[in-house]
Amino acid sequence: MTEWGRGYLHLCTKKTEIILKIKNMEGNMFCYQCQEAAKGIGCTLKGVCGKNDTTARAMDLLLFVVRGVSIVSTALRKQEKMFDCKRVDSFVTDALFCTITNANFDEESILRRVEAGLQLRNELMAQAGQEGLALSQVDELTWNGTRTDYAEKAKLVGVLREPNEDLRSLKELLVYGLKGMAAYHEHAMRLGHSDETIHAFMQEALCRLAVETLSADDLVALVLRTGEVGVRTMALLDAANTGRYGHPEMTRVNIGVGKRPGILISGHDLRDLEDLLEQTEGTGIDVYTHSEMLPAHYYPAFKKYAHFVGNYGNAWWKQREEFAAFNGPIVFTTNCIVPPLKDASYKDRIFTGNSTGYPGCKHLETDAEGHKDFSEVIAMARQCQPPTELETGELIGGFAHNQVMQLADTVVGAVKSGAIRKFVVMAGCDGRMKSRDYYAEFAKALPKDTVILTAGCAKYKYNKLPLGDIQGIPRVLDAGQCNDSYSLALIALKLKEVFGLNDINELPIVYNIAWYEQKAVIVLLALLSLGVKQIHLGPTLPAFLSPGVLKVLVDTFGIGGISSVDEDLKRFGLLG
Ligand code: SF4
Ligand code: SF3
Repeated sequence: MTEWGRGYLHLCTKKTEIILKIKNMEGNMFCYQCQEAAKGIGCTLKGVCGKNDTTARAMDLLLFVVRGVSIVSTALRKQEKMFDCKRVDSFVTDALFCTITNANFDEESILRRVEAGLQLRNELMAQAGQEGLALSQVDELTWNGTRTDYAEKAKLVGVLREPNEDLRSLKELLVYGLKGMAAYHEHAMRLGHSDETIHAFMQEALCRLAVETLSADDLVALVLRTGEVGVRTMALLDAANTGRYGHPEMTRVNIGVGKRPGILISGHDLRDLEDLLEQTEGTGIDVYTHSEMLPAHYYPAFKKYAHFVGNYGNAWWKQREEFAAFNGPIVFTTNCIVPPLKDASYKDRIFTGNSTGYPGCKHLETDAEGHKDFSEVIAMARQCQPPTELETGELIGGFAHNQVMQLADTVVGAVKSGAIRKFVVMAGCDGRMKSRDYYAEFAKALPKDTVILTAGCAKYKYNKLPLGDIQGIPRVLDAGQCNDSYSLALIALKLKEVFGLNDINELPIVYNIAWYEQKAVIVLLALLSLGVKQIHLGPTLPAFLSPGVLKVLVDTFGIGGISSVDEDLKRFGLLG
């Protein structure tokens, strides 16, 4: 960076810090966890995502309570004391997950979690007391308010409680990584795969944030460790998904509609889809996926359902138009929810589940065996018109690690012959910002001897473009959901082995990743822990990265932003 650049950045930072201090004094909300953070600084009056200020503060309080629970559970674990760790693990995982961007807008459900968390913490503290354990005298353990005290307390425990901007940046980077990890772990847990070492790590990290005075170096180490545990979490989820539903395989997915009424299912939770498909079989109702549920079509286990018709629409942010046109009920299994407009025709057709919530929408409970009863959804679908056709045709996907390994000879041959010159990893998230058109333009401008490797909803920017194939290999290889970025890492490691390279960064792979919410943070940390360097993040760099922390990421890992399509093609060595 030039001298001038450094000086300018310093001024900007100072200005930002002053704004933050004022906002803090005014008792405003403050959230900067996603790519849409207002003005690239943070949301202070209401979230750009639609989150209310009071809901944002309720989430801050919930995270405060989660830290309290984690302090006691960590102390009990360290002393090898028996406690109800299943209850603690579920509470912490769900609480973190429900604070992810666009997961839960239902303030009442957040407040109920605060109450449940305080009760859990107090029970654990009582147990720790009986066991003779000495606990730190931190606010997270000593505060005991009731509903009437929540709003005032929440103002004191948010992101800005840490006055030092670099430490704040690192602490939040860590917490966002943990949120993403919680989301992926929760999906695996729903399929019976729960890893106690992952729970213990998450709770210990949250405990340390509350009780220790961590230096920047301590925090960097903890963030890097989060990436390592993130890899383990994604591997666990991969095993859970493939163990139950088989390995994703190359699949053509219909994007048109049938003539019968349908139910649209969105989010990332395959267990809910399994229940829904079973319960709708033979009812005359069809099932369609939306956004991140598209990759479910790639799994062998779901192919047996003739009424699993196809994918409807695009990424999450197009919900308002697409849900209105769908005509039938919509089930959210996880994020991303776009708040419906007041007069939205589909508002009464929305159902939420798991960690998601929206005020006024019916929440589907999960029973002790992990099942949901979709009869109300099915009954509603019977009264609805079939979906309005948005488009016709097919999408191709299913290129997760197992399928790509089966094609390894063809892929390696194409690389050796020069037919494939480079792979471009364009995984991550999609979003509504106009600047994200960059990714469609970038995909269009890529030379014909390049292949895009993708996962996550970022794919919707280019998965319907006629990009063709190279010797039968589609130029967009979709591995699946954002968690299936793990597959992309496995593919890279396999290629490294096949080509006999010492370093994953010697592969002809460029990383141009689009991020939006906190699952992308754990994916990023996981890739860093696997040694991947030179990752480009866009459309903007995270607001929560202070200049100091960004510098560490740039110096250590070569992280960078994006500029224009032409510049980046040159910069990434992608021009002919
Ligand atoms: Fe703003 Fe994103 Fe936070 Fe929503 S999640 S309040 S858009 S920073
Ligand atoms: Fe998309 Fe929300 Fe991130 Fe799972 S659904 S990738 S944004």
